[in-house]
This record gives sequence, C-alpha cells and structure tokens, in this order.
Amino acid sequence: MFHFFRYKNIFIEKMLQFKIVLAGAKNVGKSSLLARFCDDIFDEKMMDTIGVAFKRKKMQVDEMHHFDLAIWDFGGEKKYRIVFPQYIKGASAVLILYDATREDTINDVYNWLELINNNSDTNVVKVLVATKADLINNNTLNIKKAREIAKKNDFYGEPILTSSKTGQNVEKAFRQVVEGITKIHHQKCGKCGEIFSIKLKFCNYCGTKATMDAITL
Ligand SMILES: Nc1nc2c(ncn2[C@@H]2O[C@H](COP(=O)(O)OP(=O)(O)OP(=O)(O)O)[C@@H](O)[C@H]2O)c(=O)[nH]1
Ligand SMILES: [Mg+2]
Repeated sequence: MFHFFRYKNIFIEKMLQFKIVLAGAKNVGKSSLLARFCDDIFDEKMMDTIGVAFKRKKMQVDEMHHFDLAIWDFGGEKKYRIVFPQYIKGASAVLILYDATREDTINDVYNWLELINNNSDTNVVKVLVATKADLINNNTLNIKKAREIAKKNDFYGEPILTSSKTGQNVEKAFRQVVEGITKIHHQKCGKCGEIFSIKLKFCNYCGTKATMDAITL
C-alpha cells in the first residue's frame, strides 16, 4: 500500500510498507542480524528474545520512494512456536536463519518451513540465511545442503552467508528479501519512474504502457 506525504500540495515521498519475519532455531543470530541491519551494532552478549521483538527500518529506493520495513524477530525457543502462526500471517517475506557452525540448526529449517507453509500467504518470499560466517574457515560443511533446501523449497535466490559481527552480507540479505517481494508485486514505470502494481497493463500515474521493469535497489 502506498502512503503519500503532502506538504503545501507537493507530494514529497512515497512509502511502501512490508512486514518481514525472522525465523530460525534458538541462538542462530536473528536478533544480532537485526541489530546490525537497523542500528549497525553487534553485541557478544545479546539477550535471548522473549516471545517476539520488533524493529523498523527505512530502505531508500530512489529520491521519490522508500520502503518501510516492519521486522518481527521471533524467539527461537521451541515454546514460542505455538504463537508463530499469528505473526507470519500477512507477512510479505520471511528470512529463515541457520548457524553455519551448527548442523542441527539447518535441520531445523524444515520445521520452520512447515510452520510457514501451513500458515502464511502462498506468495510469501522466503530467503535462507547462514549466520556467523566469521567463525568458519569455509562453508563446505552445510552450503551444499542449504542450496538443496533452497532449491527444493521455493526460496528466493541462493542462500546467503552473513556475519553480524563483521557486517558481511547483512544489508545484502535484506536487499535480496525486498527484491524478492517487489518482483512479485510491483514494477517501475520506464517513463515517469513511479512504482505501481505488477497486475496493471498501464502505469496508473502517467498512463504509459507497462514494460514490467524491475525495481533496482
Ligand atoms: N561470532 C558471531 N557471533 C554471533 C553472530 N551472530 C550472533 N552471534 C552470537 O550468537 C549469540 C546468539 O545471538 P542472538 O542474536 O541472540 O540469537 P537469536 O537467534 O536472536 O536467539 P533467540 O532470540 O534466543 O532465538 C549471541 O551471543 C551473539 O553475540 C555472528 O555473526 N558472529
Ligand atoms: Mg533473539
């Protein structure tokens, strides 16, 4: 949905809102990824998430538009999974995280997938994220498995290896998510530069025939 800010009859910027959910086993680094992305910080002693936490982040597209990301960070402890279905409803995307140093956390991805597939909108964008890249020398341990899971289960793009400690690929992971969402729902007018629904055959701002141009971030 677009929101328009009007100042003295001039539209100054348009905002598109997306709900995004972070899922994955306990301690894989969900809150750390969010802290790095939103506040550019890292805490070696990050506290466990009790239930669910929430943060917002603005992502600029161009001088006319920005995305407002509402990100729900889910506590990985098993007892919280009972409320997960309520949070995944209406989400545009979900990042499923696993810890690249812990094989058991990649197996847990299947459980999250089941929860997501049974409770989310059918076109929810899924991105697989490996964490703690700074703690491994190479990722051969589970990257093959991650690629297989991503391919077989309709994830958007390749699994992405991140480190919240160093910041490696953190911004890129969220950009991959937003790119996945916009590809399904939106296009950019080649003439006036406005963003509008992928379903429309003509730009609803200037009337130019739609060329299905992707939004580049
Ligand atoms: N070295 C390293 N440590 C990390 C990284 N990401 C997270 N950690 C550490 O891993 C631990 C767990 O991180 P959290 O972000 O709390 O994990 P979580 O998935 O939110 O955990 P729950 O909320 O309990 O589900 C913390 O001690 C973090 O400092 C990383 O990229 N590198
Ligand atoms: Mg947490």
